[in-house]
Amino acid sequence: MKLSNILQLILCIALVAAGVALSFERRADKRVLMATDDHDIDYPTTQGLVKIKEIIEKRTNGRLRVIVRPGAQLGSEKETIELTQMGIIDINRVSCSPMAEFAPEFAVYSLPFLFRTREHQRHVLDGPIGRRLLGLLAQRRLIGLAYYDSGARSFYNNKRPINSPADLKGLKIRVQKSEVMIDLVKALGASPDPIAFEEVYSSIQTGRIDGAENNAPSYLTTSHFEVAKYYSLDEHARVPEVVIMSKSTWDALNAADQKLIAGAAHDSQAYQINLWIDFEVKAMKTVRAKGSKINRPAPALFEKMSRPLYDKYGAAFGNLIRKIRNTK
Ligand code: GTR
Repeated sequence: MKLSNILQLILCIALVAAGVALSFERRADKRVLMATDDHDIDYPTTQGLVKIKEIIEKRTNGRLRVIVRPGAQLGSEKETIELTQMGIIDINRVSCSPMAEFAPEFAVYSLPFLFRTREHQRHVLDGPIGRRLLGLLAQRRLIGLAYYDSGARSFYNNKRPINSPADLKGLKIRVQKSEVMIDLVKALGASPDPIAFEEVYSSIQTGRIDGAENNAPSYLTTSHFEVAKYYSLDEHARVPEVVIMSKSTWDALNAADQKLIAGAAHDSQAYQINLWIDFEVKAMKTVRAKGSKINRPAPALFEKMSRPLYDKYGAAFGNLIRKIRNTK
């Protein structure tokens, strides 16, 4: 058996064991909801979940409780989405990129240079388009609760600053498990490698990849800046985060509790966005102080070279893309 197969097998066994352990925990106390995030506890998205927990526990006087498991303890994003569909995880915060494998329309959110600004993105997510896409998740045994902010993603690597797409040529760049991200990195001339977030640091160390792409808070908190010091702010995509819930858990709750949980998630959103905006500034300052070489390439060429993605994804989602672009 190949090493990667053995590792996959071990991971499967670990996940089933985690699932069994979690369901025991819930069987012992039916009122405990399991929430998870792949970032550490003090990261803004995980703090968003902590806020949801606080609100739910306060508004029910402790009748409902929430346990927040941070740091990808329950698996990588794709696995945790599957565990959420199965009802083993109740509440989960993930990036919209891997969600496209579960609900195809979510691919649109990862398209390059789609959102003009944070405000444009907020108007889309908080308006009819964002609500409609959350609603589509019900067909996938998930309930979409809220969107969180994740800023803009940019390239980092350990070879050279990226001033134009020509500098990406020949670089191996880790991407999320997302077809759009794979297509984007190819269109810009680099080689994409869709490995798990948790494996990026060691994969840069061992030379499997030269770098990755992410927002400044992730670049800092994962310590990727230690092994990839060139951070080039092309800001190619603004991929939102989404808070989802297991539909089986949701269906087992009465209407009043459903409303309460939806309200808690809604109220946690403004809190997360404020934390995010502060942390983004702090993260940039910190990585700069720790020696990252930061440059800001002109986006025009990146945008031009990534246009073929709009031909490909426009075929299925042209209408949706047009509506997003037309949103003020
Ligand atoms: C981060 C996101 C994570 C994960 C990660 C990645 O911005 O918050 O949940 O999706 O990117 O690149 O895998």
